[in-house]
Amino acid sequence: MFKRVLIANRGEIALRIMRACREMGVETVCVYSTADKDAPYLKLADRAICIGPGPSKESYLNISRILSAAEVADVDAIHPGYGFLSERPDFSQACRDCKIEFIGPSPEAMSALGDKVECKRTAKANGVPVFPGSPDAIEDEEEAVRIANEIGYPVIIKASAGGGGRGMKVCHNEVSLRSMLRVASQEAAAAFGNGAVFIEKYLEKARHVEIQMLGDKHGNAVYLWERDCSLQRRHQKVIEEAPAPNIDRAKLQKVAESAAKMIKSVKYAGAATCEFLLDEKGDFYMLEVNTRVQVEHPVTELITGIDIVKMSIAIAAGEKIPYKQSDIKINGHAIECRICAEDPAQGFRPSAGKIATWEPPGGPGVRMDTHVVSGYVVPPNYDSMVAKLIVHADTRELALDRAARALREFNVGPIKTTIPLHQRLVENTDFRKGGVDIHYLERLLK
Ligand code: MV4
Repeated sequence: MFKRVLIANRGEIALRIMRACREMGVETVCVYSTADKDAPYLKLADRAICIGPGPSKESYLNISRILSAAEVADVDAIHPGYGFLSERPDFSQACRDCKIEFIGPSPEAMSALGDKVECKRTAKANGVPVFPGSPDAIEDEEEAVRIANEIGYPVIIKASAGGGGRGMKVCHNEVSLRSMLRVASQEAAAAFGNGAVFIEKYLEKARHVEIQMLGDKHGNAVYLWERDCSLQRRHQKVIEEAPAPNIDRAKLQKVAESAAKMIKSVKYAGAATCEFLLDEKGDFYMLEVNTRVQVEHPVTELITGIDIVKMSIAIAAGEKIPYKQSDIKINGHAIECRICAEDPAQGFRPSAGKIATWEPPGGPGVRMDTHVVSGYVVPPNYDSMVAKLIVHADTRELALDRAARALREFNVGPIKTTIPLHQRLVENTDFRKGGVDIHYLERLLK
């Protein structure tokens, strides 16, 4: 096991990683920006090192500053958390060049799955279902038009280097496809430094279901079942749950087995998530693979009893996954509410500032993943999420009741949060039925 790990992140995930390290007897070094200098979780690290000012580019996204801190503190490994540098193959490579273990996949595995065109090809080769579309990046307009006529409109143009909904264009006819191809490619080149785009059939009504996986350095891979993340707004997930309600579990299992085979084929080591859209018939189509620990990992931890963050560290240290696939069973139901410092009554306007009142919920089946304490000041520089309230109960219905109870206990002020929205959602009859689609929340808010 590692002696010392550097945490290249902030907020709740920095604290989550620190807690895992502490329990594993691993020392922690946490880097921070001046905007986070008074953050209370820094006191829980064995060492905290300032790496620059508030803007992420000069701190949490700055590879040379993070590696300098890693050298100074003499760490064995770096955990990137989520966001920031977590999915950057150049960071994984830079760690390797410095002989520091990157807690996550190799640059090769990350690149193979991070490039959407290459990922789709690997998926297909392993029997993972994908949308019909262009097998390669689009080379010329006529080829795109020919493929679109074959698969039928609407089609969607996506950037091969994109992800999380950035750089996508939906086209309902040939005229729009022809004009949007140029726009999409130019935008992709500007945003990702890679203008490669591809097209595929666009699915109008879908659910978002993703499969959690772990791969190790010994060629093993397992799946930790699925999460349903359909409740989202502007590509930001709002509520996630596990297992997914009302799905064909036999179909899911077959897809999960192919997804595990896919990550094995690229010798993947670490936590990975394979994202799918589910159509109204319940058929799966892969979207992309996330090569990091995700925000919503706790719902999977609660239903499987497996600590995904500890596993990510143990895998990087060379340990074998200590579970056979048949050991990984689902117990009960878990729901996560992402609580953000935003005002849902004011168009989700950010509500940064001092949190004078912070009275978190507790009691049976309630887990709070947060770095916030009373008196914490939410800096304006970063993501607005201040807490994840995660509940676990025997059934989905009981988990929803428990979420409602916990949200009622949760008292925060004077900043505004999304707690009132969550209260409304856990009581919403459509959501309670299970299986709302990815556009449901935006329709509800209109
Ligand atoms: C799609 C799609 C419909 N059809 N691809 C958005 C995020 C990125 N990972 C892929 N996304 C989508 N890809 C096809 N062929 C609809 C979306 C999409 C979406 C997907 C998951 C969760 C929320 C979403 C919101 C809008 C669009």
